[in-house]
Amino acid sequence: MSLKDKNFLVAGAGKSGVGSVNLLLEAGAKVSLYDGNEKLNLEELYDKLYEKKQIPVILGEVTGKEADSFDLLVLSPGISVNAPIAKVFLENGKPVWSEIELAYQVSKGQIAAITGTNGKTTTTALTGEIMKGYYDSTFVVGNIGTPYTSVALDTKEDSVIVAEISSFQLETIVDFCPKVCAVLNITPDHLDRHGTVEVYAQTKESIGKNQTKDQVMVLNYEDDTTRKMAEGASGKVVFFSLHHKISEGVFLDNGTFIIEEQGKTMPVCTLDDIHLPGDHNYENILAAIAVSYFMGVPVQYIKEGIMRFHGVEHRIEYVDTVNGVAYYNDSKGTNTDAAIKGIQAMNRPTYLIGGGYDKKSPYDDWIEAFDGKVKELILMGVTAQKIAQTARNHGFEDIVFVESMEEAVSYAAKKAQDGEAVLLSPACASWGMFPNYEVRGDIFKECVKKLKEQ
Ligand code: UMA
Repeated sequence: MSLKDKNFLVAGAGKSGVGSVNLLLEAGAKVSLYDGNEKLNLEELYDKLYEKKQIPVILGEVTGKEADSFDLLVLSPGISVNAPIAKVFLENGKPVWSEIELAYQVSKGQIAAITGTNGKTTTTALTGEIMKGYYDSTFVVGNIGTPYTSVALDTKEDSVIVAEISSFQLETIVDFCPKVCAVLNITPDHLDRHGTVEVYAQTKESIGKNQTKDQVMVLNYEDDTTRKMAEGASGKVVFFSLHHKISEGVFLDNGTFIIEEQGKTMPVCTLDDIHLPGDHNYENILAAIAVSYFMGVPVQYIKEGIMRFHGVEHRIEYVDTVNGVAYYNDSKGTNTDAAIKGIQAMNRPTYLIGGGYDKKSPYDDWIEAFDGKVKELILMGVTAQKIAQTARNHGFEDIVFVESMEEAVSYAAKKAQDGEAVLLSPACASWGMFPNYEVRGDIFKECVKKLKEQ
């Protein structure tokens, strides 16, 4: 589609908005920007724009009259389709595109798109690693951090785009159509935005709505919601499963990851070849195998990609083994759901470092997930007392309080024995003690490095 003769309004001045504006400027379209933040720093914004172009900016609100002068609205994922800005356009009968729709309209090559509640960043990163080993032109984009619009004009006919796609990004897709898509799992999330879990699941499911039978939808057989998506799928369905042998799909059997297709059994790799701990990661690997295989990657290249991949930084990231004790950084475990995955991934007695900023969450589910694996809970931050109280309510008494990450790691190192683990998985945001979870994870890793040097 030619964007040149259209007048666009891009909503949101974050990464996606900047990516969209720059794409449109480079494509020669007319573009203005809207942001709800009336205090937006325009100088900083213009610095990020293509040729530092000072495009018109509307802050605060957009009236129906203003909307009338535009042909189309491009929405950043953080802005809901029910937000006033989107409603103004929809009520005027004007198209509203998601940022990924805009990218899709101009992009060339084949798309592998991955969604789901949990594991999509790891699965996308692993799939990207596999693709890079086989295809010369591979782009890894989307919710993982690099907006699809920021690379769309660089793609070529032989490019492969691996995209992590959130439900927010799917709300306003129109033609977006991946060659292979995957829905990993569905558990309640973002209900403040989508209202009900049904709407949330339908939004995720729509990732495959434009597919044809020669395209593939990869679904998790173990998850009731994703398994049912097979019934309405317009593409060819391929299941992956952790616990069942699948006649057309990918599964784990006796420690071997296997692709089964048209009566052919193809072992890919074994548990000894991989570096990601935990059942949830085995599922991510199964999904990445399925997506890569149906994107045309030969089995040997899939195996090599998996063997090269050591996980996403700050997500149950293996740091090192010091005096027989394995250290894991799961600083990205900023809520109980994510932190539960951290505990579940441990296969040895574990010293758990937790606590941080107070998001007013209950911690009961997290403590219940300890499942006899946690030897001691090492707590810091403003939530320390609240977590300790919850732990005691559940009969867990092995708790110690520390003031800093350095103190936490040095305490754990003194107590942990050969064959045990130390896991930073705080179940809380980092704010208050650290600027963000990345810095918290980096400091943890620095402390582990110092232990080794002692
Ligand atoms: N804004 C409004 N009105 C609103 C909401 C926001 O004007 O109602 C404005 C803000 O003032 C701000 C801008 O919109 O200037 C921010 O836009 P955004 O929230 O869409 O953020 P981006 O920087 O564009 O980042 C987005 C994704 N953010 C969200 O979905 C909230 C990033 O995912 C993604 O990495 C990035 O695009 C590139 O594709 C983050 C995320 O939290 C990691 N995702 C959620 C998740 O993983 O659970 C879905």
